[in-house]
Amino acid sequence: MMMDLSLSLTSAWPCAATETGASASSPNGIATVHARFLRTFPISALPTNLSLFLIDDKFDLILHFVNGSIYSISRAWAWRRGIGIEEMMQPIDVERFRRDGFLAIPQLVGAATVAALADIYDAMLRGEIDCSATDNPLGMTTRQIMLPSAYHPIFRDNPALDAARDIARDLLGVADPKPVFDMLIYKEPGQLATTPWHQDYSYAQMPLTPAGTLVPSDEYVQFWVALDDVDEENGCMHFVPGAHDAPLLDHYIAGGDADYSQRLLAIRDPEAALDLTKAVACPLKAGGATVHNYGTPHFTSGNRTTARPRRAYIFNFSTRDRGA
Ligand SMILES: O=C(O)CCC(=O)C(=O)O
Repeated sequence: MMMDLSLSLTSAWPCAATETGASASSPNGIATVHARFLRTFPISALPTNLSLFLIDDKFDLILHFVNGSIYSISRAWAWRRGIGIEEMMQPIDVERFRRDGFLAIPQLVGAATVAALADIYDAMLRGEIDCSATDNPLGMTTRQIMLPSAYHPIFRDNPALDAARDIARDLLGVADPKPVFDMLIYKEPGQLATTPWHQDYSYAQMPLTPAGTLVPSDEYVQFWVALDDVDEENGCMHFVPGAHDAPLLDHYIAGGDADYSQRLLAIRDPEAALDLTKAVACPLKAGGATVHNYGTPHFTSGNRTTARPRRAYIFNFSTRDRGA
C-alpha cells in the first residue's frame, strides 16, 4: 500500500505543513510518515482513529498503520534529531497484561535508537561519562548504574521513553504517566550472577517491604529494554504469569548490606512460593522490551555466553508523582 500522505495531510487538515515526507507500508506492517506543522489544528479536523500529542506549538507526527489502519501517532524524536525514525508502536494487549502481569514487546524501538542508546551506555560502562556516584554492583555482584538520566540527556528523552510512555498510558489508564527512576543493568559474557526471583515492590521500603503487603500493581510499570539480542543464554527476563495480584511474597536480602541502596532482594524459597513450571522466558531482539508490574515475579540468569553482552536499559512509569 503506497500512500501520498503529504498530499492528504495538507489538503485534509487546516494547518500549514512546512515539511512532509512519506514512506511505504505493507498491509501488515507499519508506515512511518513524518510531518511538521507550524500550528496546532483542532482534533475534530483529524481523520477518525487518530490520536494527537501536542508539543508546544509545534509537533512532529508518526502515523502507525497496523493491518492497513492507522494504529497511533507518536512523536518523531529521532527524526527531529536527524538520526532516523524506526520506532514502531504495536497493539498493546491490555487485558493480557492485567491477566499475566507482563507483556513482551518485540520491537519497542529500532536499530538507530538502539545504537544511539548503546553508544552512551558503553561510554558509561567505560567510565568516560562519570556515573561513579551510582555505579555500584547490584547485590555486590552485577554491574548496575542507577539513574543514568542524571548523567546524560539521552536517558531523559529518547524514542524508547516516548514509545513506552504511550504504552504506559494504556496500561496504567492515565494520560500522563510519571517517570519514576531508571537504571542500567549490565551482564558481560561470563558474568554468571543471576538476578533471583523477586517482585519489584519488595524494594519499596528499606531494607525490604514486609511479606503480605498489598502491592499497588495498577500504579507502576517497569520497562526492560534489550540493547542486545537476549535469550536464556545471556540473561533475558523470565516471568511467572498471573502471580502479581496476591500480597507480596516473603523476600530476603540476597546480596549487599541492609542499608545498601543497591542491595539485591530475592523471594524466599521460590520453588515453594511460585509455580515455576509456568515461568515464561522472554527472548528479544535488540530494541525489544518487556513491561511488567510491581507485583510480577521475575528473574534473569547470568550471562553464560562467551561473546554476547547483555545490556538492559530499565525505566519505570507510575500513576503517582515521584515520591508520592
Ligand atoms: O536485568 C536484570 O538482570 C534484572 C532486572 C530486574 O529484575 C529488575 O529491574 O527488577
